[in-house]
Amino acid sequence: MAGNRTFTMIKPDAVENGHIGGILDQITASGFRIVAMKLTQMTQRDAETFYAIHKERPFFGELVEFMTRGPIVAAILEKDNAVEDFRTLIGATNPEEAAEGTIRKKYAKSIGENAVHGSDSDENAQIEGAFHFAGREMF
Ligand code: 3AN
Repeated sequence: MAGNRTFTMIKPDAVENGHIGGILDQITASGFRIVAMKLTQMTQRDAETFYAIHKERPFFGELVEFMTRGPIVAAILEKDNAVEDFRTLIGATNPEEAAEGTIRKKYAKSIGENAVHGSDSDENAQIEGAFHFAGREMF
C-alpha cells in the first residue's frame, strides 16, 4: 500500500553550498519515495504566500528574503507516517538543538538558514505540495 505524503524544500543555503545530492541521498536512503521534484526559485509573492502563517513573526522579512535569494529544490515525498518521520529525519528547527545524524545537524548553519523544510501536518503537506506542483507533475 502506498504510504502518505509530505512536502520538502532544500533551501537556498543548502543549494548554494552544494548539498542537494547529499540531502537527497539521505532522504531516499531513509525510505522516502520521490513523488514530484523540481529546481525552482520562489518569488517574493510566492514566499509571502507560502509562509503567510508566520507573517506576524519578527523574522518574517528575513525569512522571505532568504527563501527568495536563490534556487530551491521542491519535492513531494511518500512513506508510511511521512510527515512525522521526515520531521525526525531533518531534526529540530534550530540546528544547534538537532539530533546527531539529522539533515539539519549535518547541513544547517542557523535557525534562519536551516537547509530544509518539512511539512508539519498532513493537511499542510497537501497544501504545500499543491502550491508547487500540478497533479500531472506527481508520479
Ligand atoms: P520548521 O521549519 O522546523 O517547521 P517553523 O515552522 O517554526 O520551523 O519556522 C519556519 C521557518 O522560519 C524555519 N524553517 C526557519 O527558516 C524560519 N525561522 C523559524 N524561527 C526563526 C527564528 N527565530 N529566526 C529566524 N528564522 C526563523
